[in-house]
Amino acid sequence: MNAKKITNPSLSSHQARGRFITLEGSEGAGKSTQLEAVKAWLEAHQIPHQITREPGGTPLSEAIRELVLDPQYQVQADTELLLMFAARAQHIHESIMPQLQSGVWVVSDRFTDSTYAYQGMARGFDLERIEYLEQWVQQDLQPDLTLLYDVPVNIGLKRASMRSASDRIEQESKAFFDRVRQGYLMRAKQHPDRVRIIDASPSVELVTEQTTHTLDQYLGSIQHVER
Ligand code: T5A
Repeated sequence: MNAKKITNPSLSSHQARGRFITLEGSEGAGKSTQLEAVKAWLEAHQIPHQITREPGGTPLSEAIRELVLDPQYQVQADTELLLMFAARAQHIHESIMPQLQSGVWVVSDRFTDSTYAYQGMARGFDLERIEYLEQWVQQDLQPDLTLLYDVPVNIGLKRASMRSASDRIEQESKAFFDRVRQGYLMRAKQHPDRVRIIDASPSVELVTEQTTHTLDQYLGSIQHVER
C-alpha cells in the first residue's frame, strides 16, 4: 500500500524539545525493571521527565489496555491493531506531545516498535498497513532513542510466568514470541541510529550497567551535536 501523506493539524507544528526514549522487548525481557534504572539516571542528571507505557499512559488509553489485554475477549487481529493505534493516538495528543513540547523527556515502556514486532511480524499483518497507521497517528513523531532488551524467548517467558498471571497476548505460543523477537531484531537493523540492543540475559545489575552506559553515550552524543 502506498501510504498517503495525511495532515494531522495537532501534530503539524511538532518541535520536540524534550527527548523521547522508548524501551522495547518481548515478554519478560526486563523492561519494567530497567525503567527504574532509566528513572534513576534521569533524576541523577536532573532531567525533567515523564514515565509512561503503551498501551496506556492516559485514562482512556489505560481503559483500552484493559480491553485489549483481557483474556476473556476474543479479539480479532484487525481490532487488536486498531486498538493499539487508538490508544497511541490518545497518548500522543494528550500526554507525549505536550510533555515533549514543554521540554520534558518522555520515557515509554513500549511504543510502535511493539506493533511492528507483535502485530506485524508475529500476527503477520502487512507492514505497509502498520506504516500507514503510524504515519496517520504519529506524523513525524519517532523515538529519539530506543533501548531494545533482547533475551532468548524461553528465558523471557520463564521470567514473565514467575511475575504474574498471563494476559491475553502472553498466552500466545513460543513460536509467536520467536517471531516477536525476530521482528524486534529486524527493526534494530532497519533503524541502527535509533535502536540500541541491550543483552537482557544476565543479572539485573549487569543489564542496568548496559542501560546506564547506553544512556551516557546518548547524552554525550546529543551534547556534542548541541555544542
Ligand atoms: N503490545 C503492546 C502489542 O501487541 N502491540 C503494541 O503496539 C503494544 C504497545 C503489553 C502487551 O501488549 C503487547 C505486548 C505485551 O504483550 P506489557 O505489560 O507492557 O504488556 O509487556 P510485558 O512484556 O508483558 O511486560 P512484562 O512485565 O512481562 O515484561 P518486562 O517489563 O520486560 O519484564 P519485567 O521487568 O516485568 O520482568 C519480568 C520478571 O523478570 C524479572 C523481574 O524481577 C520480574 O519478576 N527480571 C529478571 N530476572 C532475572 N534477570 C534479569 N535481568 C531480570 N530482569 C527482570
